[in-house]
Amino acid sequence: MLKILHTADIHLGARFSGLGDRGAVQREQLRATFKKVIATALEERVGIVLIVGDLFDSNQQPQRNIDLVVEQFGLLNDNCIPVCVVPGTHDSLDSSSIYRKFDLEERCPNLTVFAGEEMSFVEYPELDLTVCGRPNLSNRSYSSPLKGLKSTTSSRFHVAMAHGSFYIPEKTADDDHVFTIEEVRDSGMDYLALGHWHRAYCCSEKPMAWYSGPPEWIPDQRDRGAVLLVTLMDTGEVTVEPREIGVRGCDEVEIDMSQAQDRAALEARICAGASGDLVRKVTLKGLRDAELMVDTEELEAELGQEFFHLSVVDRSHPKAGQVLEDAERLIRNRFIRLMNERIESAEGEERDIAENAFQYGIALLDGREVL
Ligand SMILES: [Mn+2]
Repeated sequence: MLKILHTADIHLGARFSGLGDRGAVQREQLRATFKKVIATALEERVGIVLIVGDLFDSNQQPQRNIDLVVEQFGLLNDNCIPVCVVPGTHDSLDSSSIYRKFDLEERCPNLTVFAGEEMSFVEYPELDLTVCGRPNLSNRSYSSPLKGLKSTTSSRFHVAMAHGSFYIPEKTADDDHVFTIEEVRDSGMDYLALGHWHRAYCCSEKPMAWYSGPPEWIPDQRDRGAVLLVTLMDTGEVTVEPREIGVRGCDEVEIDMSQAQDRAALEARICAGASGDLVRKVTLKGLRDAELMVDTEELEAELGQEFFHLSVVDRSHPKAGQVLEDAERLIRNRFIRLMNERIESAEGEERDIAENAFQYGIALLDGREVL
């Protein structure tokens, strides 16, 4: 039996520029969660750790991130646990690659970086294991990360590491390091450890092929960060257990504004289930009362402290209400009719402007303060 810890897309050094002052906090959290990845490997007494690309967010890193990796790999080394790294799309093996600037293998005797330009493999006789890998040489490529893969050794277990996109018709970009289900099926591997997609995802059960997703939340991810604990049985059976270790959670909430009677009700909906470790994206939809003004920046500023980070997008539209013919003598009603015609005939940005003008106009005619 062989136990593996499979992780990928750690993105050490990520800037999180969209998070404002929380960016630095989350950048620090990535370092803490990376330590938790290594601690999990030690606790679970795995035979080997596989890091399938994007260990680093870019090929420019502060020295402290290099030192952190060396320190943590050292902890694995103290426990005789080897570690394999394949350069990904963010830390690709180009001419200025971080793996060319620093000789990590020299500082970490238990480390293998797949830095040959073609598919290569390394054997671990004490684990009866062969690990195969091919680095990403650039951010985009038409060639498959599984190109040239075959099991040529007599090891009991064969595992491949691949950082790229599993082919899905109409969805996958041709130059996104694409590999196909046929390549997976014909690989002769017992397990394929995948990286690049930012979620835990099973692509194939025979042979077993999984994306681990990042261990800690990074933008564009929907689930809490996890690592995979993979067990290869001598019988050929393979089990994969996702283990959540990320601190930040995230969710997306859609609010139908026709259900939000007033500002207080809207705020309550936005804050339902709030937590200081939650990254929440709120989208406002539907038709809202013309009286209910929505300022997304103000909502973010007022309610943001309930969350790790809150973003609000407004895709709702003001509801005009019916205007009876004989009510036209009132300015307010004439204004509603004229603005409705304007909104109906406008598109895109012009429509947004007309809708805003409509809301401000109503507020002003009702004697409310708008600025
Ligand atoms: Mn990535």
